[in-house]
Amino acid sequence: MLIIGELINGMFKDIGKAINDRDKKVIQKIAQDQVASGAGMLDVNTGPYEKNPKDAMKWLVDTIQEVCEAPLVLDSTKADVIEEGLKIARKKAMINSTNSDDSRLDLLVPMAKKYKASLIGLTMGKTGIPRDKDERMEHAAKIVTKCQEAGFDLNELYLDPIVLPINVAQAQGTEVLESIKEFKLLCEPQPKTVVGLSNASQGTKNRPLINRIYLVMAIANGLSAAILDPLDKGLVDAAITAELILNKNIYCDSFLEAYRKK
Ligand code: THG
Repeated sequence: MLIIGELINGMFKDIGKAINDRDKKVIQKIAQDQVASGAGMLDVNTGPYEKNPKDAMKWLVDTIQEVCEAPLVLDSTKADVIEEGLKIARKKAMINSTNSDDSRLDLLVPMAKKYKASLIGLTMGKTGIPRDKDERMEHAAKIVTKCQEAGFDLNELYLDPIVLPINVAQAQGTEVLESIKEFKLLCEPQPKTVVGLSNASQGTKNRPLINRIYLVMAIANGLSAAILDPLDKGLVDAAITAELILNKNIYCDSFLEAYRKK
């Protein structure tokens, strides 16, 4: 499973401050630490309060790439902010994200093609958060159809069922897990799947435990990638062990070390 490090996000106070102060050291350290802990890609999000997100995105991508080879996941609700990152990305990037709205798809699917980027499709539309698996499937089908029509390689599409906090949307847990499994029935090649794992535990007690168990269950349902905190060692160990038990990696006594960077 692809681990996408979530920690370069202006929503975190220290990262928001570092972006504001243009303090390269803080960003570069958190980039390197995440990669050393097993992240294969790094999510880059300027945060919700950034006044000039285009400048901030450009600075973040440049700053990370000075010290770090990992490919980047450009995370913004604004297409022009994402494109600012795509223009200067040295490795194959991922767009985070489109939803199922035609206006977003018509902008972001061609953008992904133009820059040879992967694309995350949130299975929601203008009307907001999906209520159940069937609504998620409807949005997913719309996204897949648009990608097929545009000649976008479905191997590069990651569908996101949208993980919600367990404390306020408890019934959505199983809807998300079933969606991960059913998205794969939509087309050939099968679309990949991704979740923002930490959403699940926002506002709860014992966040690490909730994140860990949710991730293992999602992996058992075929999850391809997760945006998560790679510095939570127990979480990464749980992911590696889940894939071992699913026979995706061959056992050796040092399996935790052996598969950390895979
Ligand atoms: N899907 C996709 N992209 C996403 C998400 C998703 N990007 C953003 C987010 N969700 C994933 N990243 C995070 C990052 C941090 C937290 C949750 C998800 C988090 N932050 C603390 C909190 O809110 O409690 C902040 C604590 C602090 O302020 O220090 O939990 O779902 N495609």
